[in-house]
Amino acid sequence: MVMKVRLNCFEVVLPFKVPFTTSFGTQAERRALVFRLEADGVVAHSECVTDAGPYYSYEDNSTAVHIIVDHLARHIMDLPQPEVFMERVGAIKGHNMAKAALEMLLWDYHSRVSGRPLHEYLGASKGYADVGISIGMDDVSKVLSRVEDALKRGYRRIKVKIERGREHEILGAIRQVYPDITLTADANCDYSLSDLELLKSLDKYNLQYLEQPLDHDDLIDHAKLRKQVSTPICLDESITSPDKARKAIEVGAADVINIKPGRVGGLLNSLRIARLARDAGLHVWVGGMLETGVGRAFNVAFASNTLVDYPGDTSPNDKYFERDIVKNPFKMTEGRIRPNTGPGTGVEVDVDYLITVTAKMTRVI
Ligand code: OSB
Ligand code: MG
Repeated sequence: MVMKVRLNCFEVVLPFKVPFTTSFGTQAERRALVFRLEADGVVAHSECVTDAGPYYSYEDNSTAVHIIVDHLARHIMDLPQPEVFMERVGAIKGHNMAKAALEMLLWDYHSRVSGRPLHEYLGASKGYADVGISIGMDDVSKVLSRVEDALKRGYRRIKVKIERGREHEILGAIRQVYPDITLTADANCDYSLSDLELLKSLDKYNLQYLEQPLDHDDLIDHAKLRKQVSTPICLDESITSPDKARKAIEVGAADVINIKPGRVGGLLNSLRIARLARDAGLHVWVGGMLETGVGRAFNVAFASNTLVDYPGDTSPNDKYFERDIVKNPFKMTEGRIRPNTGPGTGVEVDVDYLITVTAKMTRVI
């Protein structure tokens, strides 16, 4: 019997409650690629973590659509298991965000078919994810009030974005008011080794870690920096695959890894990276890419895994959006989010609203 498979890609635009500023720019909205698979009555969804432009990584929405439509989609026609799909597309170089979108779609599909929630289907789950917040750059007074608000809401760690020249202003102001909170800073690649003295001067803030201070694909300079500072180094952009994680561990480039399933080719690679890292004594947490409720559910499921030991960037949906494209947004209690209990990601997509916010729809299969 031939299965009828349909795959559509919705490019949706959701405005943020608060524009999000990092060292590489300001985003006022999330422009997301949301995938909807229909196969013999089973409906699965996923999201590609790319954005409109190639500023976080070289991939963007256009390259992802191109790679998915022209090279990846033909490999999911028979709905293979995620590991089979990843083997089939192994000869395609890079484009791990595009691959992840279909890999995670297959995880949602297969866990829905099995009737089990994704976080259990993935293996040892704690049943909850510890949650931290990622606060963008803004006037220091606004950053401080967002920190205060986040602490009141019960977030388990505060991460703030920094950039070259604003690090002491932002971190100094926070530490003056909150000398003891769990605090981290994310530079999104804004420094180089010629800023060594400046980076050393951040040690006094007693950060839990400094995230991705140097270039997006660098490992060697991070390893050099790590020997010169007492602040633990966390890699985000640099870790695009299990092989990159292995090399980072081998050269001593990191103490901590921020795993984003959407950046590393999906959940199988995320589990592999988490195992490599934890076996080598590194800490692991789950980052985010300002996802809609569809992508968020995969991050929450993975963040519930016992391999993940630090709070992640998986805030509840209402941190980002007035209204999300899901009917069952996550709620945070005592700094924790519980993954959905329904089959797969458990996400119930609000199809009417999804269509309302769709800028473009592409039939993939
Ligand atoms: O570096 O972790 C990052 C958002 C967009 C691109 C890169 C990053 C981020 C965040 C926000 O820090 C994470 C989130 O809340 O989803
Ligand atoms: Mg980061």
